[in-house]
Amino acid sequence: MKREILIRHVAKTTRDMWDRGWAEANGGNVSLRLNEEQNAAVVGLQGQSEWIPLSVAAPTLQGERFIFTGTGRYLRNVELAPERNIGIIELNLCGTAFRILWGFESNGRPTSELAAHLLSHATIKESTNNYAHAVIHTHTPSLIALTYAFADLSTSNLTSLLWRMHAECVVVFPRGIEFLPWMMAGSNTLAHATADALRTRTLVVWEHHGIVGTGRNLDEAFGRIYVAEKAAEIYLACAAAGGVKKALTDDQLQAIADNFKCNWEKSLLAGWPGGA
Ligand code: 2HA
Ligand code: ZN
Repeated sequence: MKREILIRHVAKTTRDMWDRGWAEANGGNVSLRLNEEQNAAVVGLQGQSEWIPLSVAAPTLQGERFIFTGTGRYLRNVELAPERNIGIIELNLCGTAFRILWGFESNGRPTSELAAHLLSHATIKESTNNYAHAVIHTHTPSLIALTYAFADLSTSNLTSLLWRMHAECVVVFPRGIEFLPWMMAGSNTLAHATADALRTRTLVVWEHHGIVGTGRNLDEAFGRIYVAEKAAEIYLACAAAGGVKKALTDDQLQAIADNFKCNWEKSLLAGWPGGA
């Protein structure tokens, strides 16, 4: 694969994130672990930096290459100047340091959420048997709003609300959506908690901050986030119109799960935030 195609794909994703209002200022970040075909786009590239130590070790990602958005960079600008706003990195053979192979011009570095991305990649590489290659973190306003609107949000009542508010949800994230209480952005604590959650989920909500979505490629990760965000939008539209008077029932969700042969985690159905 040509490098330009890979870059265009990342630029399309970041542009879509900006267009949807998910990536204000330098908010949001994207990474893709290069597959065999995409690795062809980096053949012959020499290290453009020294080895830079990672704050977390990711031994199972030894020697892997990734395309990343840059720290402090604006996702809306990736399409204008990809060589400045994104870059390709390579991990060393211990998974303890990285070096830049391309991009991040003018002293750029990968995202401030590098630890969360790398630990998430390590988890999903293993838990999906090397299927999942993409991680997106973004600031989806309606999902964030839910973390302010309810004081008792949990993995089960958030999953239950989203499944019941949009019929796509149980098909797109049948294993549920994880809710993590507030932790400092960019911290190793948040990185470890996110990666742990991804052993069973494909989506993780960060209280008062945003979401992490994973998938085979950027389209799948983006699509999963979009479906969850849309369910939150539908909920908020109903709340603004006087409240939810009717939602998908247990039986309807079961019928959808059966129809689409989803291996869903039905135990998450209990509850509704706010206790109603
Ligand atoms: O890139 O979104 O969480 C800025 C952020 C940090
Ligand atoms: Zn963020």
